[in-house]
Amino acid sequence: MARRLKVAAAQLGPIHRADSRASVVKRLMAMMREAHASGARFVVFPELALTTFFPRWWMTDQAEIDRYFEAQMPGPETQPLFELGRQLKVGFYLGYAELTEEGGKTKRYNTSVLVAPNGQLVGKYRKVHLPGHSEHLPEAAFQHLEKRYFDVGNLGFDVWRMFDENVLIGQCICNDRRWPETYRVMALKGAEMIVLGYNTPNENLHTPEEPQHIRVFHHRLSCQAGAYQNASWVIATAKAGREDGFGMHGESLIVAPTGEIVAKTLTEGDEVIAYDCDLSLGEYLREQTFNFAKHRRIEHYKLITERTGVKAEPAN
Ligand code: CDV
Repeated sequence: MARRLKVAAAQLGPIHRADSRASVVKRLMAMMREAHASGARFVVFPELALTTFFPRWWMTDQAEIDRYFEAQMPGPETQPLFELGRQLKVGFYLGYAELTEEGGKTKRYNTSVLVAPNGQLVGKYRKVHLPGHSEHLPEAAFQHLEKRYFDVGNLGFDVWRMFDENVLIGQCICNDRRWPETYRVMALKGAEMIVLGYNTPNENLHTPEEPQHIRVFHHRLSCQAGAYQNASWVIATAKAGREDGFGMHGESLIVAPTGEIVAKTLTEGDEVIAYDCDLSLGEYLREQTFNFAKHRRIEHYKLITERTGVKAEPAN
């Protein structure tokens, strides 16, 4: 019998600074119900899905910063979402800001979790490729302070078995999707589906003249190349629209292992898209073009893990 999984990308429209967690969780639950009604068994929510994209704001009061973080997952405000997933037998991916203690130190991560259809948390990922800066840029139209507010993720890129079909699902977050290493590590662990949430500003903070259509193009290009080169489904879900006046693009995508976009959102608001994914679609690519065991030449890839930045080294 064909292995299939109907998935939904549940895009969130803007969340303003004044919006409460309770109001956001209500929106997530409404979208989970809609996804379930369409037959979806897995829902992918965005990065930092419970609050506004707070790294755009310069803050110095740690108590104010920590209001955007969750010390528990599920916590009192998110428990109803986990409960609904359990009732509907729907699994999900959820991004949030995680506050935790490790080795006697307080740590803060940009985190996502995979939750099984029985409501149990099965997998956790902490964002590795943190974009932006840590210093205040008073001249800029907005900030991108992920390097200030978060620690670099320490869990690596993993995959988890989910659903009766034992689908191997990998997770990452936003900027990770632009890095080929992200997908490749998960593909080497057998990922059949890679899911992620994102918050992508319409404007390039450092190069404001970059046209918005190029930013959307780069988003699509990254997800489509990641899917094709790793013969994996990619589900990418945005938080979109204007949060307190600051715009972020939508274009949530479901991408097939062929690299084709099979579904995408049309709005910048709360919007659910769904697709019934044939999990065998990538098999011919895994067996032929991207048969890793047969074709990869790791003796020529060493530099990838030995060197971070570019050092000009001409061979002539
Ligand atoms: N939240 C993000 O990681 N955003 C980045 C922006 C800064 C480029 C992204 O890759 O979309």
